[in-house]
Amino acid sequence: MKERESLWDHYLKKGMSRRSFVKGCVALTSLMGLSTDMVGKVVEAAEKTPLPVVVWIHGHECTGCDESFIRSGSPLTSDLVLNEIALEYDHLLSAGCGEPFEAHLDATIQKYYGKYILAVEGATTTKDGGVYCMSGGHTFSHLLKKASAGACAVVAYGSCAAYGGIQAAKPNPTASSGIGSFVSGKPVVNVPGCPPIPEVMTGVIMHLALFGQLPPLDSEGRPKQFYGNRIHDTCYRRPFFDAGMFAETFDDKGAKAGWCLYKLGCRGPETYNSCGNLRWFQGMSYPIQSGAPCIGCSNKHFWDEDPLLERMPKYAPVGNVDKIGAVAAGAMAVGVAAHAVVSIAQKNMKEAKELENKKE
Ligand code: FSX
Ligand code: SF4
Ligand code: F3S
Repeated sequence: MKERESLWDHYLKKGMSRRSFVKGCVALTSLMGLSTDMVGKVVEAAEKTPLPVVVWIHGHECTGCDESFIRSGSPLTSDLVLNEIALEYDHLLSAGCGEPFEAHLDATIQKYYGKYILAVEGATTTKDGGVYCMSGGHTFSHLLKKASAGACAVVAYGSCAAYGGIQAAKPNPTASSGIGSFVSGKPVVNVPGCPPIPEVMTGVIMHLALFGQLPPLDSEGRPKQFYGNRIHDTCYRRPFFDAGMFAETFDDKGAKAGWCLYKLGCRGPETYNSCGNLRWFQGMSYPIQSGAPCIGCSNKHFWDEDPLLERMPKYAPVGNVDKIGAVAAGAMAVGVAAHAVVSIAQKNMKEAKELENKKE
């Protein structure tokens, strides 16, 4: 097999300067969630390491993950991944179809056996032999087993591939699940989110491509650098949470003033993702910034949970804040809920005092 070109080879071929290559590597370092003292290592890897072949398959899902990925405003995503990494097969993005397309997949698997990265979007389904999700005349589970057998690593993009997603929501009529149990003997990285942040998707694949190994993962198989913080930890509305100032409906004065969305069902306190730091589409915005509570789209089983009904004062009294904390998300949420209760109490006391002062 002819060795594939490195990123530096590509820069040279395009007549781009060493300076722009190093600048690209600095951007890549931050995209991979690495500290700046890793820039040297990234430059070294980008000079020598051949860019990888990627096979990208889609199971039971909405294609939102790919859609998110290609809508990244970052030139790094579009340029590096779509043009320079060999995306040999992609159900959504490839122009090919039919038998030649399937033959190309087999040829790619054979040619790059043990060397390509398999990216998977979507859940698998097993009900009735798996007929509810077919690809190229075979079940998706069959394709997944075949394609993962020859991969060097598997990236599960989106909450569907990682956990089953909406297909696996109750009553799960197609017996859908995440892909983990269909992949044997290969490392799997979970990149949940419905969809995941495009820069996170790129960062993970570039880490694998340049360093030839998985980024450090947490106990759920997620890259720590992107899933190490809760949305709540980096939320710019956090001061309102701490002050007990909550929007109670989507159009009240609190909502208009940008107060905390906890009582509108925000799951930021129990959701691990990078939305608060990276935001979406080159830092343009994210759900909370556009006035929508975080629905915990990167959590397992988030489709089956309804924080809006649990927390919204319209459906439950204000005391619900600590009630859900106790039942919903274990000790961590209890702490958060208790914090919210204290904040509400402090705010009520402050308001009562102000009222008293006015009366005097
Ligand atoms: Fe699932 Fe992705 Fe949600 Fe959709 O591919 S994570 S339904 S955004 O598309 O798999
Ligand atoms: Fe932000 Fe939601 Fe936490 Fe409020 S509850 S501070 S809106 S993450
Ligand atoms: Fe999803 Fe919450 Fe981010 S809904 S996109 S994890 S803010």
